[in-house]
Amino acid sequence: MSRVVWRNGRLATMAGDQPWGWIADGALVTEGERLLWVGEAEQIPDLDFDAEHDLGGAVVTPGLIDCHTHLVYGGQRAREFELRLQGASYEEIARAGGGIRSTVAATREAGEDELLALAQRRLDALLAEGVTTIEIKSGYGLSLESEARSLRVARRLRGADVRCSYLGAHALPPEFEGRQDDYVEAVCDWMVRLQQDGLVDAVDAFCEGIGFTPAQTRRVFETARRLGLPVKLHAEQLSDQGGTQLACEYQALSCDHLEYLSPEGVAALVASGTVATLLPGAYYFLRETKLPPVAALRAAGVPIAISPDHNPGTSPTLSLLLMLNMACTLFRLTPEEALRGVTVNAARALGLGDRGQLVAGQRADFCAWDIAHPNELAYYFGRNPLRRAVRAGKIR
Ligand code: DI6
Ligand code: FE
Repeated sequence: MSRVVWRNGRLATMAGDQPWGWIADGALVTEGERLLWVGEAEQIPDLDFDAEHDLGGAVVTPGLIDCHTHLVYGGQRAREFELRLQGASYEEIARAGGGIRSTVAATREAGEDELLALAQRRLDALLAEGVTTIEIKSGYGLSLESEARSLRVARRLRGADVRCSYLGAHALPPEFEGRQDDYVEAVCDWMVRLQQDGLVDAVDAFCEGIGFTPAQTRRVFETARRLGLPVKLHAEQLSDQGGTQLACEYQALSCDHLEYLSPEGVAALVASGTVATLLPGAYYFLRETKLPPVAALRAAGVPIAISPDHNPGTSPTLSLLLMLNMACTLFRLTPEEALRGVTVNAARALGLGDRGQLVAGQRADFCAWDIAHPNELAYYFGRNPLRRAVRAGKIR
């Protein structure tokens, strides 16, 4: 296994007690896919190295983790954006058969290779900003065949580690009109098949007035539990359904959105150790005015993750760095909290304990940035200072 030393970095390890886990004059040693050692430059272990790199004083962070995306779909919804600007609400458009359903139609029409090309282009944009691990949801197929195709596409993408979430319970497909409970049964049956095919790492649902009820969500989660699959939930995005409390009964990895989260919901997150994933892009793009209860989450010690929630309806952005900025400007996170949200806490939102911090034993996923301090990552918006990304010990 090749052992490599990376000298002359300013490390934001996101570990330990120092703000940012800061090491002003640091170095890393990688061995194969792992970090063998991380620390002060003057304490580099006396070992033989197969190669040596100079980081040139760059700020080094863990590789960025996008823990919530809907990356695989056909078409786009710019026309819907125009309609919303003219006054139509997201819910009205959805109830009239637009919204998610229109993307479902476009996704079903697209061939697997076409979906792959579209998704790879989107992923490439995220990679360019330092993403090394990404979660990708299905949910625009809504039939066994089409959900399987989307998840296969997610598995075929190149450039990052991909975790697949099955989001069959995203919307009601037209062929199940008026038969929502039957559709939920189908979603559960398909889950078994998709898991057998190795396509599912976690199960998600959209618990909402225009989505699925808490009782239906519970049905989906019961099946996931029986199959040993972890769950996560789109919860309290447009209204308070108590989805968070329900998800926490199932030790959800994360609850996502949370604008309408109640104090009971915050308490449930604490009790189950579930991550709160905030999605400022969707908040911004829907021109939402109800803020997620960040101060309460912070006071309760709930780990907060941040993601662009890339999807064609409510958040067509492909910039994780822009979300760092928006998490600060819109949600009042600190720049350090925002970076935690796309590193250590995002890893936790995916149930991945082997990444998200620069510490020995973790995967050698890291980014070198042309900046002097990590707070600049949240400060610039619309500018990408990535110098290079290293994934599993290899320069990408
Ligand atoms: N909440 C969202 O913001 C996305 N899905 C969800 O459950 C939006 C999906 C879309 O509008 O296409
Ligand atoms: Fe989402």
